[in-house]
Amino acid sequence: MGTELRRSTCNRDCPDACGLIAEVEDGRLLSLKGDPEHPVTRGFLCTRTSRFPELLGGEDRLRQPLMRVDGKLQACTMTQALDYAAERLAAIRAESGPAAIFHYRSGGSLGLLKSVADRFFEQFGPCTSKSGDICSGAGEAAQEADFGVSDSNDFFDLDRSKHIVIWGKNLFVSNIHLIPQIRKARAEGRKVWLIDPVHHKGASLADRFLQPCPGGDLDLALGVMRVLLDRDALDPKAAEFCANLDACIELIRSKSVAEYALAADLEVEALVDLAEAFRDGPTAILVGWGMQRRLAGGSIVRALDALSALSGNLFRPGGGSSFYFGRRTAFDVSAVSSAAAARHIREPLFGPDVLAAQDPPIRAIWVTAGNPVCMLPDSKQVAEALERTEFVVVVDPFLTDTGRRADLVLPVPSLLEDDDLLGAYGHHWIGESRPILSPPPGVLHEVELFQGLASRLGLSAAMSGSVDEYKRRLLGKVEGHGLSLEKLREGPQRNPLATEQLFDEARVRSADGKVQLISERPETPAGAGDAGDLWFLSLSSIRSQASQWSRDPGALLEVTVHPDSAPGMATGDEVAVENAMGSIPARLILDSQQRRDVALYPKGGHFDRGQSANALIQARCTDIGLGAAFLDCRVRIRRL
Ligand SMILES: Nc1nc2c(c(=O)[nH]1)N[C@H]1C(S)=C(S)[C@@H](COP(=O)(O)OP(=O)(O)OC[C@H]3O[C@@H](n4cnc5c(=O)[nH]c(N)nc54)[C@H](O)[C@@H]3O)O[C@H]1N2
Ligand SMILES: Nc1nc2c(c(=O)[nH]1)N[C@H]1C(S)=C(S)[C@@H](COP(=O)(O)OP(=O)(O)OC[C@H]3O[C@@H](n4cnc5c(=O)[nH]c(N)nc54)[C@H](O)[C@@H]3O)O[C@H]1N2
Ligand code: SF4
Ligand SMILES: [Mo]
Repeated sequence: MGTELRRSTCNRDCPDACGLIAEVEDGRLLSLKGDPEHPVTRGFLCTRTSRFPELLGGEDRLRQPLMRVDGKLQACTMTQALDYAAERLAAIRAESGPAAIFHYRSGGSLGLLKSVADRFFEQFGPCTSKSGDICSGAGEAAQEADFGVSDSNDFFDLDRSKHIVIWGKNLFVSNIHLIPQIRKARAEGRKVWLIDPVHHKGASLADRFLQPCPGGDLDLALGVMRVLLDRDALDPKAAEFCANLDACIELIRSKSVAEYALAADLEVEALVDLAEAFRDGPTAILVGWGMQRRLAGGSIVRALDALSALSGNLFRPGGGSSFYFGRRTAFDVSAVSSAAAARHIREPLFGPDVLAAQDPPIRAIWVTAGNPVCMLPDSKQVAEALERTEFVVVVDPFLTDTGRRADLVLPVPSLLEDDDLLGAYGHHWIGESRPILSPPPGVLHEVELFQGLASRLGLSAAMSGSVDEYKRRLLGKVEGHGLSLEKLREGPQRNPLATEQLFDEARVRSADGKVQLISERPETPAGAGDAGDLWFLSLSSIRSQASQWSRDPGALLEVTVHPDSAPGMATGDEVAVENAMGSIPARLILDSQQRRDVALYPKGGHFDRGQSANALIQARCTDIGLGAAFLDCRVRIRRL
């Protein structure tokens, strides 16, 4: 056999959904590159996917199912594993009802077919499932409240922006395919702003970098609107396309510009200059995902939406307030999954909700594409909830902190062995993933895995269909627009249902077509995790995709603070990062470009190695959307 080129799409939880091109010879991978013809991928990939092939040979890669026997996880066959799973699920359903079974699915892969798991647990029950979304729950709820939809203008609409405001995003880490667009804007003399309490490489992309206090964005946005209001520079037609304008103006008037600047810890001048940028539009706001993971996260995004609308930028080409691209909008997801559930466990409150569940209590937890022990707040309580549950199944290509607490671990194909359809939350292209490599012998595609389970439980008819048939069902919605599976196999296609401009002139998708403006401040309670002088910001790292590290991160993860915040300590010192929730060891990095009130740490550590940020983070929800308030956490640093 000669060398063969294979095309796929990256399935990671990443806005970019890159087109992949691999060179394969005799089943061996020779090279992995970004698709040069994909308009957003432009031929390059991030480090974590470029290095992914190394992980396939690692010791955590699962090649066969593991079953707990005499307290230890031991290898078994897929037939044994599925027999056991079917027997235990059937017994628990018969004794306690389907609500005693909790199916938790997260975003380890964004492949649309991963939702066959939801379909199975709906057909088998309906069982208990999760509500809310720890990733983007608050921001999506905010945009749905304001606009009736959470979606964006075309990716290349930024070519028409005079100012681009990157509001809380680290493009070099988590959205690298936006960088060429930003560089182009600057090369053409258009202005780029970065608003982020953290100093990072993204500042090098910006003409102006504002470094407000963490969570200061609500005051910053209201303050900018106050400047516009005082200068009589709000859009004169705002009353026509906005609901509750008077109440919003009353909110804007509740503080002076100087008070807003103080609350955001910025100079008045910064607010005035930013207001000028909104006046001198078209100005696009690129709303970061990170900053809505706060108690007031939904209100913060709502204030940004109001700023876009009231400054007259929401409906202009080159304007808009972009938080999310509707990655599922091209697909008929109802054809493969279902939302029915017996009851819900709130995702940010996984630990407490599972432990408190009654009538019936949770007796089984099935985890698909998630590592909740590392990635959900209050890791210890999540671990305890799993340990106390009678029957835990984890479906994952790798053995994780969550898998190590399971009674059964089922391997599935990894990123390079995947076969699925993908949309993106950072642009409007869709793609197909196809196996570049074969999965280990005996490892089943998730569709086949659930069909194996279904056939043992009398549900074969409800789960029937080949992987390609499932894909065709998903594409049913766009078929009439000339998009077929065959067409997708030629390369990535733009979602034909996505318009260039999200909104027609001066009308959003709310019930009355008007922008629903924010009109009050949220109440933000303080909690036990708040005792400490530094804001603990657990953020995406270039070296990992959430809990999936590109290579072993070593014994200690790094915590970065301003030198004044760690008096008497030096870079390289071993320190404890601690609060009322607990203490984790870390290697200290001093960086004088950071604010004095922050401590930066990677978001996805290893819990069993004492490296999980979430061991220090309380389980609390955002104001709307049942997001997790990961970033509202305080810590102290102490030398060990
Ligand atoms: N390398 C890598 N890439 C990833 C991921 C990863 O783990 N690693 N994760 C993926 C996932 S799951 C997601 S959801 C996406 C998004 O991943 P996120 O990590 O959510 O990415 P950002 O939205 O860039 O959020 C982080 C940025 O928000 C800033 N920020 C924090 N608090 C505030 C604040 O109060 N105000 C403002 N203005 N800014 C603030 C941080 O300093 C940082 O620059 O990326 C994906 N891409
Ligand atoms: N402290 C703190 N915590 C955070 C965040 C933060 O900013 N700070 N960010 C949050 C965000 S934005 C997110 S999205 C979550 C992410 O949380 P998770 O989605 O739980 O994290 P991941 O590590 O991306 O993926 C989970 C698992 O999915 C597996 N997986 C990969 N591909 C497949 C597949 O095809 N099938 C199956 N079954 N499994 C697969 C991976 O191997 C991995 O073990 O974390 C959240 N947690
Ligand atoms: S993780 Fe994101 S940037 Fe990296 S290859 Fe996948 S889609 Fe592209
Ligand atoms: Mo996320």
